[in-house]
Amino acid sequence: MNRTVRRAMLASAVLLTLGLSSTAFAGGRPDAVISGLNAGRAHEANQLIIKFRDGASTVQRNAVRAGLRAVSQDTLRRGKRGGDTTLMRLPSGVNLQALVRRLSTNPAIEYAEPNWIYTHSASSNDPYYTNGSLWGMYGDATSPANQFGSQAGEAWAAGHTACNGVLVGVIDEGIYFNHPDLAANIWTNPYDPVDGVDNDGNGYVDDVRGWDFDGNSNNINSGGAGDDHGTHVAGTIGAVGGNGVGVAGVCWSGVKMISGRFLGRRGGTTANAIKAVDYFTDLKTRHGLNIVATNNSWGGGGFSQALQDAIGRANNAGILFVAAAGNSGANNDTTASYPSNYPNANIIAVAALASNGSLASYSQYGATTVDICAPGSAVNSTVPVSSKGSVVPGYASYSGTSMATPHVTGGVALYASSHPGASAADIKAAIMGTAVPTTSCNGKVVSNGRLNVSSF
Ligand SMILES: [Ca+2]
Ligand SMILES: [Ca+2]
Ligand SMILES: [Ca+2]
Repeated sequence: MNRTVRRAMLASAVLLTLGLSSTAFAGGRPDAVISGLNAGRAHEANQLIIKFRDGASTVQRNAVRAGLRAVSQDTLRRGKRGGDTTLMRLPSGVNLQALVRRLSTNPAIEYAEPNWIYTHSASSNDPYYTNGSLWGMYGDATSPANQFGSQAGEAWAAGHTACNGVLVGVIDEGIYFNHPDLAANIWTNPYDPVDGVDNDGNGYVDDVRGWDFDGNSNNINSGGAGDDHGTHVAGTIGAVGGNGVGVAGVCWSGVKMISGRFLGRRGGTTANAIKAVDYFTDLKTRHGLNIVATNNSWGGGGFSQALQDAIGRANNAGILFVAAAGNSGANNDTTASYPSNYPNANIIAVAALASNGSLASYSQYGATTVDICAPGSAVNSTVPVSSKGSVVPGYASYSGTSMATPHVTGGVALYASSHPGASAADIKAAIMGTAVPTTSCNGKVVSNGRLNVSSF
């Protein structure tokens, strides 16, 4: 036994006596590394990080390099007496698994491991996103081809996927609340369990997930497969993301959506719209719920002082009223569209973009009456579908300012979750202030731009 090898063995013995925890860690390493390689975890194909043992001689280290045919190296950290942590660049085509196994028995080496490639954990694995069908969630950094999306993907990549502690109202048709891509993000009313009694005294018996103002019942999905519009809207705000299924909403989790169903088969009335708006205002004030916005992908009819007053009450309670600009292609500055045209400060009126960045041909606009553009055409989201006589979960692509609006509402929820205490005015200012200047929106909306939630 020559001196070099003996010294290496001594170094090894010292290491093993440092403590059980250190031994357990070192002992667990090679197998874990190799199983990671087997599992195909992303790593640089021709690189290894090698930590030489303290006391490893120059001869030993050079021998390792020569044996690996390493062509270059970086020193990541200088160690004691040659115990450097080194990045080895290897010839292409090497079998890293075999190398790691072999090097783990080399007395000069404390450990050898792959140069793993890390990605943000928050990269949606939802098929409609990964196959490029969810253009409204992308942005210039996540997909240059889909730069006109809401840039939710950028917010997710920065680690913000959950809208914890935030509630939003969906004033629309009902919500197919059992949809597996929605169920986790549907509110359950803790103050009024289903027992035939209006436990919380708000005038609605067992409003466990919201209320159907059209049918005057607690069943928020009474319309079967045809009751799909609100479900589609809900999926854009808060379809469960990262579950490997279907679509992802702007908020993957944390957000709780409450249904204010007032649109039925024949549409909805002003009277029921007022009840729905006031329902959320009351819920917020009655229970102290953090309801930050209602989504209003609907419109029509003439001016209503009563509805405007209800929106004013929502404003007083700090609830934003995000509203679709309408689908007739008209200029709302010259022909008022309600409810988006009401002058209330808490309204955010939304125009629709197509994926190529053009203002959708149907989208209403208004330099002073519509606030912002957002993805609206060919938006994939959750729907109920009819199959063999029953309603089953599905997905569908719809277009409209109805689809643009929930991108903004999702952005409101995302911002509110990372800025607790932000007022409705603060949130609206953030939505408007971060809009990306966009040619097709210039002079067409107040912000002259499109939704950008990347920094939320
Ligand atoms: Ca109740
Ligand atoms: Ca009850
Ligand atoms: Ca999903």
